[in-house]
Amino acid sequence: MIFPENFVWGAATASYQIEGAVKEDGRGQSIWDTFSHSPGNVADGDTGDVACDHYHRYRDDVALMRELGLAAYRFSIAWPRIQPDGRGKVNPQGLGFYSRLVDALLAADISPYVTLYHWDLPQALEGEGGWTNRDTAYYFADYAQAVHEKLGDRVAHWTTLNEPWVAAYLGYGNGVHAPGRRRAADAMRSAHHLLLGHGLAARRLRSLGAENIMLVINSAPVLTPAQVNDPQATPDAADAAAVHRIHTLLTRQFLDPARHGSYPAEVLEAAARNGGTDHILDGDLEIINAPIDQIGINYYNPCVVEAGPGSPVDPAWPGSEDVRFRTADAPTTAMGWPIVPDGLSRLLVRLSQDYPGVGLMVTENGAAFDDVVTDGRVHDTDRVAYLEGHLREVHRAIAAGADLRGYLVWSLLDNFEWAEGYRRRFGIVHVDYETLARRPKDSALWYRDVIGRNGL
Ligand code: PNW
Repeated sequence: MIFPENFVWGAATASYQIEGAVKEDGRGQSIWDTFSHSPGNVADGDTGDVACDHYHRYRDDVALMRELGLAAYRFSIAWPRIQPDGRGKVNPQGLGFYSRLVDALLAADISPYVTLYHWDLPQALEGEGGWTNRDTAYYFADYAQAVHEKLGDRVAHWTTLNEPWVAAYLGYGNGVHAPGRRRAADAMRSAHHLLLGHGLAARRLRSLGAENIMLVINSAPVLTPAQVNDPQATPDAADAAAVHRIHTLLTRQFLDPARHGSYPAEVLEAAARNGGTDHILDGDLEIINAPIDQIGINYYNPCVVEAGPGSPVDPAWPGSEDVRFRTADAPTTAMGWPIVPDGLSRLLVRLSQDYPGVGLMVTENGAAFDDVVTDGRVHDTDRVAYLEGHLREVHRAIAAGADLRGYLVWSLLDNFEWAEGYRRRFGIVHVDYETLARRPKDSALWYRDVIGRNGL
């Protein structure tokens, strides 16, 4: 099973999850510092204070990537390292770190894929309302410019946002993520302002000469319980409506504005019933519909729903009143997430049809398992099986005509898994949190071979 020539193989991480060094070189505070230091928010009271200490160990980590043969490394930039107050004065030391990282990657023949926002909003901006405040979108574009001015001569691949659905609905809706606010109206407002920030930043980057601009979303095929194991199963009208509703809230809410310049009616109705639509101004959708080159898809598991009287509506899902969320009949990872590899091909084929004219990239895919170190090795056969199963589906989607440019494993390293802390390990490289030693798991060695032969 061979992949197209130039198919991009890589791995991904995010700043707060790996860097540590939270007080170094003038870094300002982010909402994740505040959130993780407030008891009860993160499992075991974990914080990103040290994380994988990547800030000090990036050279070794790049050497490791080179050994694995990665062609691309997707990482994010911590906005509060660049602008400690979220706006105004730029901190040259913060830019300096990423500049050295980029140089190290290029010297190792690895293409840097820079994500500008992977959830670590400067706390100073949260103090002014965070993403519920429209101004944040404009500050985001200024920040994007500051980063581009320093790195634009060497970085060819730019991502504005990682997973705006998660940032808005887990951050401001159900409060599972920073800043831990819990109001559906705030989440819907935030989603719009994140999209506005995406459009403003994409346009700014383009005006500065950037050529490969990407928006990354968390997406999933939405299936009825029967469809999980039988793609041919046909839901009745009520179940089909539930499926369509959740697909709209999860995926169309972001890609319709970004690619078609309009919100689905269901999203506007949900906003109208949750705080109103006054925050959506004339001209916003035109800004959001900025030309982009790729859509990044983070896929872990399908979303399983059916029609039903919505039990208390999850504030992460305003608009889902007539939908019941179900668990899939499938084995699960240590996150409790069902393993449904062909969900990935179903999703990619559909998105390539619904949103033509841009390349697709799997910007995250991977799994947490309860890894054990035995004699200095991690025999993570479950992770190898997960990755192999999903890569087969990527190949299948390409064969079915999807314009898929690459695949990035989540994650290079075990790291700070947000509200789950360090107990959930997604890495293909094991991190010993006592010594901070890195140890490639069997999955890393397997992935190296996959990359080497450009296929399975
Ligand atoms: C993504 N959900 O997060 C992120 O981009 C990564 O930073 C993260 O480590 C990875 O997936 C694994 O969790 C998500 O609840 C977090 O739907 C939560 C959800 C989806 C994605």
